[in-house]
Amino acid sequence: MAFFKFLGTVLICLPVVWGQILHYNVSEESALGTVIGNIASDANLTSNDLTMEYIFLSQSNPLTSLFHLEEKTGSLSVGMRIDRESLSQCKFETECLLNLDVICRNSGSFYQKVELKIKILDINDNSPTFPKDSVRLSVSEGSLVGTSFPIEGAVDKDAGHYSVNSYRVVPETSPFSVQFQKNVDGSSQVRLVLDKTLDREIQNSYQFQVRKIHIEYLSIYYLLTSIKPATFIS
Ligand SMILES: [Ca+2]
Ligand SMILES: [Ca+2]
Ligand SMILES: [Ca+2]
Repeated sequence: MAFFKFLGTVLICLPVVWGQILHYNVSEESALGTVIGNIASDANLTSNDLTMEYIFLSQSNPLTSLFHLEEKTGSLSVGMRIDRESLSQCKFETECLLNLDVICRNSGSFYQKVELKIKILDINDNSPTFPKDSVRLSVSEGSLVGTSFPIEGAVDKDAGHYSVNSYRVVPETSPFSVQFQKNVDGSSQVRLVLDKTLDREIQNSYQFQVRKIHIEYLSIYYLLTSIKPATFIS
């Protein structure tokens, strides 16, 4: 019981060592040289052996270039710009986890592999954009309430709450509301939904905005709608 109590403390405060697997977190776009951890101390491999060294197992793995591993000390830091959105491992993923193996060895017989699981934390460094500034849509006045019309949504490469999460129509007196469904590639399906019957003789066009709601940005998408006469079948 005491052991699990101790482990719980470690899980909260320090990189976790479990079967020589180390878990680290680092934010994308962190400055070069930002220290992520120390393999030697985090894996309890510190020693006075001056021949001890720490190297990436697969030097040809392109992910190793993102990090700098100090061969003699085991210090792990940011080696080059890490852009979460351009990492193929992280595209379409809400969690961006990179796996790397480190070999710890000395001139004698000591040889141990340590697995690194490095979570790249997202930051809000992309603004959502609509593919067009405005769209013209023609709708028959005979359209039934509940009829929906697809429009192109905004794209934001960030994940989760740093991306676009909702839309709304302004002004709210417009006969349309908006439905929103998110796709895994960061795009979205947005549909205008007719909430009220249209009467061309009372009002033959509407101009309103669809606004995308974003954690920091509020952008505007203009939409012009003209009402076509209803088609009657004789
Ligand atoms: Ca980025
Ligand atoms: Ca980002
Ligand atoms: Ca964003």
